[in-house]
Amino acid sequence: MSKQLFLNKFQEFITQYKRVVIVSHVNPDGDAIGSSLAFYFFLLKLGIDVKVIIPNDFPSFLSWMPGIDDILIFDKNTDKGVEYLNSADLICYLDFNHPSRTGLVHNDLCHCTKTPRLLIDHHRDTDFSQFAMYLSEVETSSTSELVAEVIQYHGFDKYLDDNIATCLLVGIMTDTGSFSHSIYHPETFEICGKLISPTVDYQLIHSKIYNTFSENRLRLLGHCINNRMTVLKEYHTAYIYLSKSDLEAFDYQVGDTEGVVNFPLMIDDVKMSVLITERQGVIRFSFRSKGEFSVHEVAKDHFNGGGHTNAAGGTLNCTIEQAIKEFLKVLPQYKTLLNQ
Ligand SMILES: [Mn+2]
Repeated sequence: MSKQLFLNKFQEFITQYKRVVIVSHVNPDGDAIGSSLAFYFFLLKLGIDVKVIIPNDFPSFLSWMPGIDDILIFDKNTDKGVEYLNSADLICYLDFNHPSRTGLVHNDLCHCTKTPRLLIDHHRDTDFSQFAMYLSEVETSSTSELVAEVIQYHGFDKYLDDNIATCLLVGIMTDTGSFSHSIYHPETFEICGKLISPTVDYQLIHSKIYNTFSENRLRLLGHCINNRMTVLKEYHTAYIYLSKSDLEAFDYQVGDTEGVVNFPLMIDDVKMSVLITERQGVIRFSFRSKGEFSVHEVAKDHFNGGGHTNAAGGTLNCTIEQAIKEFLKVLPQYKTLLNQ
């Protein structure tokens, strides 16, 4: 299904449904929340009864967002979440393409197999047979940009308001690292230009997202760079590891390690950066790269994950020491690519 076909059919399709549920991915980021809330506000304007479910809590730097209190956090209110899913006549996947990305929601999502699905997403390797309708564009900055396109198609003059514009800007801003990567076409800037207005202040939104560190969070960042970063020059790679005790020492709060993985890429000849974090018995890998080198393959082939060319994630069930060892074992396979 092409983008044009999706746009042409969207309104007729969506208005058939009475109870729509929007779901986004586990550990929701700015794009997950921004795209889901903007889409939620848009569907409300179309007169649709709509709910938003996220698997677990959002990071605190998003807590000011319009509509955030309307979101159901599944692991805090599971009964209600199950009720929403079971009574939905359409389920929308935003910013992910496979139910395994929905944490605790996964099981219940799989129960309602008869409910049709709609997808709006920019991740790779989508199995389109699952979806009644889909807008899937890998070369788009963010799911929020795709939602912006959907709303623009139906008329910004009719549907855009400050809440929607704010949510969309948050999503595009965070998924592009403040417009520093993942921009594939001029439309990203053009659409953002249309979202900004005298009452939607880009600088204020940026400040609310990025200048909200606690003292502990900033000190944790210092600790990561000063004490936990290893640079492997022959591989143009740097990695940072954080054990459970590191996180405890800095009174870790959800979202505190957000963005940490980007810092090693500030080193001139570092092409890949990896953050390895110990989380409730699981090791999480976060990969970033600059240029052509694709971390999607690394995450997919060795760390049970995937994502995009320049940003991906994965997990392993082992200790932090084993995780670092495993990463160092895999690295030589990419030496040639990393030296190109
Ligand atoms: Mn995204």
